[in-house]
Amino acid sequence: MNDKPIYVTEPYLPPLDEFIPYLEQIWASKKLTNNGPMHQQLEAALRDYLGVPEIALFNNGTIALLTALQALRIGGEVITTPFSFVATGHSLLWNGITPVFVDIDPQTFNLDPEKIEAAITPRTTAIMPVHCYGNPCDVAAIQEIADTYNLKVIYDAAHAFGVEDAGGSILRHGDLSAISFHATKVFNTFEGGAIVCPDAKTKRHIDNLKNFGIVNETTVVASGINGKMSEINAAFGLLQLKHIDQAISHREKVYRHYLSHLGGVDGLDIFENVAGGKSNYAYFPLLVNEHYRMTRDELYEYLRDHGIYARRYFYPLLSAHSCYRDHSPAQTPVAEKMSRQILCLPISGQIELGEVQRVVALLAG
Ligand code: T4K
Repeated sequence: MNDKPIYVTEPYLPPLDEFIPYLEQIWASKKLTNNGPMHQQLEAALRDYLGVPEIALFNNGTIALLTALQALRIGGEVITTPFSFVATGHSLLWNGITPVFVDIDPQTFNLDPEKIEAAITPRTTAIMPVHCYGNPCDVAAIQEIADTYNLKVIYDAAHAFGVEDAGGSILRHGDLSAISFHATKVFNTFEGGAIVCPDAKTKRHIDNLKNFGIVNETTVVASGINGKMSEINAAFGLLQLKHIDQAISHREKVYRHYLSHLGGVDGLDIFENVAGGKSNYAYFPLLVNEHYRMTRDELYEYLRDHGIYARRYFYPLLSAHSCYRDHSPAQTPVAEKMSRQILCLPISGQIELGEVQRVVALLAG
């Protein structure tokens, strides 16, 4: 087997020579970090591109989540999904918050709003849903529950760059949304992330928190953290942004190729995109059910043997990891079943269609 390995994702890399002028500017300015010109330009450009009121850049999505919880002074218990990357739950534990895991909707992989109310206790302060794979949560139902019980809503929107519902960016919902710009994401700055917030006052507070709580040389207003994005990362983001529409439209082609070739395969449950506005085609999840000719794990190994590194995002569930066992005796049968059947196929902004076809041939064969 001499074929090139195919990973679940690959970062979108524009031609290297397009990055050189950005580096020259950084060298000339000697401003490497701390809200430099690239950082300011990227914030303005992303605000426009995403159509959101305010955005604060971060050095990664996890620190953005941690800071979002700090900014709203969240404590006690927070309702979240067990079907996510560990950073979702870890951001709660690192803030001394107890995660309460609630089951997911079998069509969207997202927190099921109908199950939220039963998990609310006097200690509940917030809901932290995840727009899993970039599928929008049922934001209206979640907001209604939050309003009824006076809870905050912080979206883990790590996967949701550029996703829109009928009214605009999905990131405008809830009190805050945290995004990831990690190398594996639709839009990447190598490492990076952001918090989307509703107004300039909240942004100022978040900007203070991500810079140690420093307001000026002699005033520190909060026990903040170092969450700043460097100039190199911001510069790469500016360059990425020039290519983002092309990258997303390539992802859509890959997505449609999988849909049309795998839709009829017995034992594979395929999901049409459910954004109802604009999708970002961040992942291609499928469920391997009992009618497929192999189990999910056999298929995962079979693909690896052929150089295809599909991933079981998200298996095991958050609640199954040892650091969560004490926290959540919750019943989440839908999430458990989906976690046992899930497989995410390779998709990215630059994957060749021939490579996608190699994956299809093995799955359908
Ligand atoms: N919330 C949610 C819901 C998230 O999914 C994430 C991150 C976060 C919060 C936290 O955001 P960040 O703090 O990360 O900004 C990856 C990513 O590291 C992680 O960002 C992402 N979610 C998660 C779903 O996937 P791993 O452990 O699977 O990554 P890794 O290194 O195995 O990479 C996957 C594949 O990507 C590799 O097989 C090859 C390819 N790859 C990866 C990297 C890093 C490349 O081709 N180039 C690269 O530079 O977690």
